[in-house]
Amino acid sequence: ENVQGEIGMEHVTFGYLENQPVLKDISLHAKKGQKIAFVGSTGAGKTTITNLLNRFYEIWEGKITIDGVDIRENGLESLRENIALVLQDTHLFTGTVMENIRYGRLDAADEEVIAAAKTANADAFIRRLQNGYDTVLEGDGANLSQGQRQLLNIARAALSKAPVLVMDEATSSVDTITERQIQEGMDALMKDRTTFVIAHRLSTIRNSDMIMVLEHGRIIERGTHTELLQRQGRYYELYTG
Ligand code: M5T
Ligand code: MG
Repeated sequence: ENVQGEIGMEHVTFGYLENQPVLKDISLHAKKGQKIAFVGSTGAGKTTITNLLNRFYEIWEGKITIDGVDIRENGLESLRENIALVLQDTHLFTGTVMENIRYGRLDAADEEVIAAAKTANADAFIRRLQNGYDTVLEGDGANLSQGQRQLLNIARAALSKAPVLVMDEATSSVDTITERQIQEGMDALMKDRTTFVIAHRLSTIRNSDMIMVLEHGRIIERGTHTELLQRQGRYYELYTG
C-alpha cells in the first residue's frame, strides 16, 4: 500500500468517562506533509487528540480518516505501521541501544539503525556511552538522562517509514544544548511526513502550517503563527504571556 498521510477529523467527540466529553466537535484536515501544531492549557485535550488518532480509544461521534479512509476500517496493525510516535514518556526496554532503536523494525540492518540515530542527532551521545550501540539500557532507560531518552525515541521514529508522525513534546526541562539537539532531530523527522505536534515551548511550532488552539476540548482558534498573533486572541495571550 502507498499511504500518503492525509489526515481528517470530522466532528469528533470523545470522553474517557460516560457523559463527560473531553473533546467536542473537533474538525480539521491535514494535507500530506503538513505540520499541524496543538497548543492550549494543561488538560485542554491535546494528548487526547493523539490518543484517538492512534485508536488507543474509540471515539463517541464523528470520524477520523487517513487518506480519506476511516481508521476503523483498516486493522490496528496497518495504523501502527503508518504512524510514528514520539510521546511524552519514552518506552525503552532492557536491552541494548541498538535493540531499543530497532524496535518494531526487526528487518533493519545495523547500518540503517545507525543512520536513523544520525538523523535524530542521537549518534554522538550513543558513541560516548560505555559500549556505544551495545550499551545495555536498564529498565526504561534509567541509566540515561531524560534528554538522551528522548533522542533515542526520535531515532526509533526516524527508523520508521511511517508517513504520519505524532509528537507530544516532553514537558520537563532539559539543558539548552540537548534541547537544540532534540529540536534538530525533530525537524529532520518531520521532513516529508504529515505531523501532529504538541508543543510546550511555543518557539518550536512557529513554522507550523496550522496551529490549533484548544480550550476545554474545543478548537477556539486556528491559523498560522503570524495570523494568530495578529488576531490578538488566546494564542497571542499564550505567546506573549
Ligand atoms: C484532557 C482527561 C484529563 C483532562 C482531559 C490522557 C487522559 C486524559 N484524561 C483522562 O481522563 N484520561 C486520560 O488517559 O482528559 O486531557 P489531555 O488530553 O491529557 O490534556 P492535554 O494533553 O492538553 O494536557 P497537558 O497537561 O499534557 O498539557 O481532563 O484529566
Ligand atoms: Mg498532554
